[in-house]
Amino acid sequence: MPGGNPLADQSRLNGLNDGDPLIPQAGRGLAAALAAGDFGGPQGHNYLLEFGPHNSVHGAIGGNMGDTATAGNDPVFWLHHANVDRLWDAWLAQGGRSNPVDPSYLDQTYEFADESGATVPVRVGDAIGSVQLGYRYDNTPASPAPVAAAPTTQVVAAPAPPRAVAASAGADVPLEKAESKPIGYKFNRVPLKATPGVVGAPVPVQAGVPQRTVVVVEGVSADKPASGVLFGVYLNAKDEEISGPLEEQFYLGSITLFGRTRVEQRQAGHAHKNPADDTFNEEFDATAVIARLKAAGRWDPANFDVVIVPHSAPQPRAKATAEAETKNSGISYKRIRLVDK
Ligand SMILES: [Cu+2]
Repeated sequence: MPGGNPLADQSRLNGLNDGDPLIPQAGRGLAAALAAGDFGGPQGHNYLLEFGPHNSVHGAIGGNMGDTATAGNDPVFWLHHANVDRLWDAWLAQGGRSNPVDPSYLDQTYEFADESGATVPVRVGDAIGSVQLGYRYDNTPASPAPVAAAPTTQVVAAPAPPRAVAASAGADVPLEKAESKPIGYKFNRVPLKATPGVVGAPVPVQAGVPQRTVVVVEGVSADKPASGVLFGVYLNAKDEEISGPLEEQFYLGSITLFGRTRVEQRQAGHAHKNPADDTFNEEFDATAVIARLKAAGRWDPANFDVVIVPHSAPQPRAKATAEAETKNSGISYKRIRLVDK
């Protein structure tokens, strides 16, 4: 808006200020985050919401929102985070779900500033429920304050140890020694082959422990955010399928860089001496996509592809920006593994 709408932020990419929608992948993963039974762990609500739609919306808006140091400068940040809080309450309101009651979680403190700029530490356990903070959203009940954990004597069976079923090249050396491979603005197709001696061996299923298979993209790193770009990860899909209407059938999730780039780690005081240490692993539950591929007669766990595709809005100017942003981010990965858990 000429004259300056105070809620506009010109750093947003992809024509969002002209009314273009966010790319559809940005909202993916919400159903899984709401369906999660537990709060913690890689199948838990926290992980699935944070590393799914929360991070994706930051990255897809781009500009200030795509960088942890500046995200709060875009007014839409506050709407986005209010909505993340609302989704947390919506998850709890389904019943059968609860927040962690572990003292090591509840007693953590974080530092905030009050209206005079003075530092105020806030304990997680004093701020985790929206009842404690004095608000609720229109369509969700306020979430309660945490209740102290009762001592438990329940013995939980240890899950079967994870085992790598298949891997891309480079899996035979320790991760820190594996070579980094750039992720380009293209269909980055990565072949995975069976780990010798594993495929065909009986799968160790434990009673009551659901078996799942995950794809882990290992040793991901980037120098800086790729504004407006999400890196979609697909299983055994042809290029034209990823570009077409059935894309979601093969979609595992997106690698999100929000808060994980070297420049953001440095700003947060988490810089590592060795840049090779600034890597992270991104894990995707592939169980449902594998079941679909199996049903279509298209799944051989000894020989398949993972495809990493930079996504941006479809408008030509957004694509041109996305190509430059992908290159400038310096995003790379080391290897990909398929793991039975
Ligand atoms: Cu955020």
